[in-house]
Amino acid sequence: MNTKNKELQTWVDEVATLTNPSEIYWCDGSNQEFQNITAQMLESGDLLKLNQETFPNCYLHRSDQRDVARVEHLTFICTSDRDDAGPNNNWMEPDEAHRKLDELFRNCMSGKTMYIIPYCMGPIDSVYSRCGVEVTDSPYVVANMFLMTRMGTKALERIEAENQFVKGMHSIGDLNPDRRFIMHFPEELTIRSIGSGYGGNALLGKKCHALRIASWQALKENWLAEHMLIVEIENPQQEKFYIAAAFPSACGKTNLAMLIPPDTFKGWKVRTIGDDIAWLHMDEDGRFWAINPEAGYFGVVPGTNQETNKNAYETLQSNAIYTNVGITDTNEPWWEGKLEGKPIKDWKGDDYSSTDNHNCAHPNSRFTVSAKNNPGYSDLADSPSGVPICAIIFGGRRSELAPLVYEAKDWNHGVLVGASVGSETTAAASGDIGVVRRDPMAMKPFCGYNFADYWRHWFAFSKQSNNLPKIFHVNWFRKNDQGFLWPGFGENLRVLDWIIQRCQNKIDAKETPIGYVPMKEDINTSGLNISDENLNALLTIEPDQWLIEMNAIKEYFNEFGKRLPNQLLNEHAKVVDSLNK
Ligand code: GTP
Ligand code: SPV
Ligand code: MN
Repeated sequence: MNTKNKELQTWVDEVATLTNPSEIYWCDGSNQEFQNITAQMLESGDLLKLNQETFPNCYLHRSDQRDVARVEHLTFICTSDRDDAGPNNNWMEPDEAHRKLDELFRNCMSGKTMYIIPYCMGPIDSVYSRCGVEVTDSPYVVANMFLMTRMGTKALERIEAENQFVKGMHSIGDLNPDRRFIMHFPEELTIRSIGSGYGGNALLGKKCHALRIASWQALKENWLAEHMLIVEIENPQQEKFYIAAAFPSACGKTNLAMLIPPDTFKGWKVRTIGDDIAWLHMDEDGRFWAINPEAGYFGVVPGTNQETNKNAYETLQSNAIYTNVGITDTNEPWWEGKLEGKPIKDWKGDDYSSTDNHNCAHPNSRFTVSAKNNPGYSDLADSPSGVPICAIIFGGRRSELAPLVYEAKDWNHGVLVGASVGSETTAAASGDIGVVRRDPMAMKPFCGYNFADYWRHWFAFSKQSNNLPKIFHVNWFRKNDQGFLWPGFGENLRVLDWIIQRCQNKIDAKETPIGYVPMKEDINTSGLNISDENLNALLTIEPDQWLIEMNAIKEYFNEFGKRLPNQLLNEHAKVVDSLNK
């Protein structure tokens, strides 16, 4: 017996019988264990040492070349009723899914070690945290889970005390995309993933548990599990504001959570609570409190440098695992956007020269680090009660149409704004890049149930509270033929400043059919080199274009049929009426 918990022991025994490993190893989460796993991966070639003088304790992992991103077409929600999964998910009948997976998992670990990873999503002592156990045959997954979650003995103790945990079964299988599935059984609190060792497909605590399974639990238990960063903004008056923001994958969450204030913003401080996932619970006063269930970051590498984001850049100078970046002549990691170094090998390990016209790092190359590596880390990330949220921001990557920022008229209108998010696809998921798709609340790949029920759930909060956060929408990615109209990164604080002043009811705004837009003079542009023409373009609403957009949104909503909450159609109709006037 390795645990006092009978359910856990029985389940582990069953998985072992099915997968037939040569060894079973229970992770304790100690530093020594992490060192052992790293040493073993260095020996097997799973990890390569980077320059230890300039990048101490940094390693490079090259994934299988067919396994470089999340795979949404192979990700399933297996509920007994198909409609519970909804048109936003792939669905398979649970028994059929289990039969299929049993065949794939049978003997898949023979000759390998099976690692048991007990983990806790959220601070160990928080009532909002939830535990899980991931069983995996990948030491890379163990090392990543060590950096990104609270895992090992403490988590196991909590599981034994609570007697509830999410069961996650993972194997890299043969890495053949034809035999790859990421399946979720929300009714059984179970995840089964095979055939991928990459990111959200394999680190089951992250998207599979903390979003897909947790969103289902949140629906049943009246809270929210969201694809949101959580950031603390302190102004020169030392007032602190906590903001949660949902942007689709590779659309700027990590960067906003680690923002460096521009020089002209003296006395402002920004600290990170979370960079990818937020769990929000309402207190008796109707305020939302957010915790970050994670303890580390799995961040996009390309584009990161001293100028775009000094904190992010410093975060990955030590104790980091790099996945799928290139290397330089001095054995340092290299990626597109890095300001120094001479790359000589690409992410595949092939020779590379800067005159080559393919990417050196994979566009979805990632770094894995503990959140404590971040110079802007906030201790409140460990607070069991979380932080009180004053504003929720939605956003997407839109080269056209969406203004820099606007504010929803009230909560219910804000639900429409979130549900209407459209964004250009990125390399974070396999498939086309740069095509606009609907990504409601940035949750399209991550909501573990029917979006129609999800939006109803969001609406329901307006009846429960008079203290809800204000809702905003931002877009850092508007373009003209010369590139981005807005400088982004640290300069985004200028927009957060406006948002905070709106939350304090300090300033007016211009009412438009889609929401409140800033008066130009209320965006602080001191020290910023932006033309009047660009700023105007960023703050202008084109009713004709918006009518086309609202039409596309309506068509998308119609896919949800009778289950769609009427409230959503009402909010939509209000905006269309106003645009037509
Ligand atoms: P996931 O981890 O996939 O959920 O991504 P994310 O939302 O955390 O995105 P991240 O902050 O890692 O940014 C993704 C890419 O967008 C990186 O290449 C960044 O350099 C770039 N980026 C982030 N913020 C901005 C911005 O304000 N303006 C511009 N132009 N690019 C940005
Ligand atoms: C995302 O795609 O939103 C990520 C990376 O945060 S992954 O963990 O691969 O899902
Ligand atoms: Mn993400």
